[in-house]
Amino acid sequence: MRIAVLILLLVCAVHSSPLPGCSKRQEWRDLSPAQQLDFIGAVRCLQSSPAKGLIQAARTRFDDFQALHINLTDEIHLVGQFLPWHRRFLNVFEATLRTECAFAGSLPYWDWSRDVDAYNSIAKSPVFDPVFGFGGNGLHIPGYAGPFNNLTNLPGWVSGTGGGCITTGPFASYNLSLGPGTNLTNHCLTRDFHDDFAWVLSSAQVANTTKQPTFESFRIELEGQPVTPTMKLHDGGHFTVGAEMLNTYSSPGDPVFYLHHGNLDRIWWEWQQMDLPSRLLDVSGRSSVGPPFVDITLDFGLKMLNLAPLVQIRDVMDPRAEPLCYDYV
Ligand SMILES: *[C@@H]1O[C@H](CO)[C@@H](O)[C@H](O)[C@H]1NC(C)=O
Ligand SMILES: *[C@@H]1O[C@H](CO)[C@@H](O)[C@H](O)[C@H]1NC(C)=O
Ligand SMILES: *[C@@H]1O[C@H](CO)[C@@H](O)[C@H](O)[C@H]1NC(C)=O
Ligand SMILES: *[C@@H]1O[C@H](CO)[C@@H](O)[C@H](O)[C@H]1NC(C)=O
Ligand SMILES: *[C@@H]1O[C@H](CO)[C@@H](O)[C@H](O)[C@H]1NC(C)=O
Ligand SMILES: [Cu+2]
Repeated sequence: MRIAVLILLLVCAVHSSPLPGCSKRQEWRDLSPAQQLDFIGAVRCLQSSPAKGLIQAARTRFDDFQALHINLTDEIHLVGQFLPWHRRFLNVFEATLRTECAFAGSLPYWDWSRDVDAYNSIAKSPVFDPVFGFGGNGLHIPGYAGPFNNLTNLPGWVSGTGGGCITTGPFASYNLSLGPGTNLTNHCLTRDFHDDFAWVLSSAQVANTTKQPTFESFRIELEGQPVTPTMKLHDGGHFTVGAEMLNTYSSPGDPVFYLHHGNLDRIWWEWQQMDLPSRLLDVSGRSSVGPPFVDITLDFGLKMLNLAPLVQIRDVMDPRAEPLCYDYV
């Protein structure tokens, strides 16, 4: 008995194993077809459940999450809390799929490097399969002018191969009620594939990100423009999918957002695991883009407004511990 307690204490002390029953997040193509359909079905369940009212224009429970992201966009990008906030956001999304849509699986992620290393294309990814995926590109709109946001104001942006409504897959019939940007319009989900940016998502780029010695250089190398002069992993995923996904505010309107950010979160956790336990404590960066800013600490609060209780950054530093309770496989 005493030995059992001792072992338990040891296990807890080194944080070496996830809690029993914790979520095991897998890459999309490693799921069975039945698991893929379960996830799609759960997202569609959120899309057909009524909003609980964060922004009045939110029609469904799925829109509530997009509404939260739109509302907080200016506070959660290009700042120290970027990765912790999105880690918590995904955790609340995953928990809601489970509690409100009887989802028994785990939030999947999209390791785009597997597509890019193999065929230098995201368009051919199983993630965009019309049946066992999220559907494909948007209709091609010649001269598509972009999703009206800060990123397409960057020099060098050109339209891709789509720009219009997606026409295949389980989300082609779902109209969003929020976005693009902070506009509130009834519109289809759009994509604008850019395989010319796919190279940004290669495993060589991932390696360049995880070799960064501090959280400060890691988060900047991962997040990308406009702080870095060229695209990096975070904005690379948003740019290659394009359209709604490229809108800094309304990108969670594309369900693939959750798989892209899942991969970024996995890469952060990979980086943390290269130096445990010290990287369970390493956070830095300013709290806001403009003044007055402070340097964030583990005490910084991660607002989910009325979607979930406020937790602090310290609560999301170890994915294996509550309130997160997940690991990547
Ligand atoms: C965010 O939501 C709060 C509360 O509903 C509201 O007062 C505020 O105007 C919203 N901000 C944005 C940028 O949408
Ligand atoms: C987008 O641009 C507006 C106006 O220039 C600025 O207030 C806002 O902070 C920017 N948002 C992001 C996420 O960069
Ligand atoms: C709203 O949509 C219009 C085009 O219909 C666009 O010009 C404007 O930039 C959009 N505003 C935001 C905040 O996205
Ligand atoms: C969905 O939005 C598109 C515009 O993006 C519009 O043409 C279509 O009529 C809308 N469908 C519904 C059912 O509202
Ligand atoms: C690799 O990371 C460094 C920062 O340490 C950055 O300056 C450089 O641009 C990166 N290289 C590539 C190819 O992204
Ligand atoms: Cu975001």
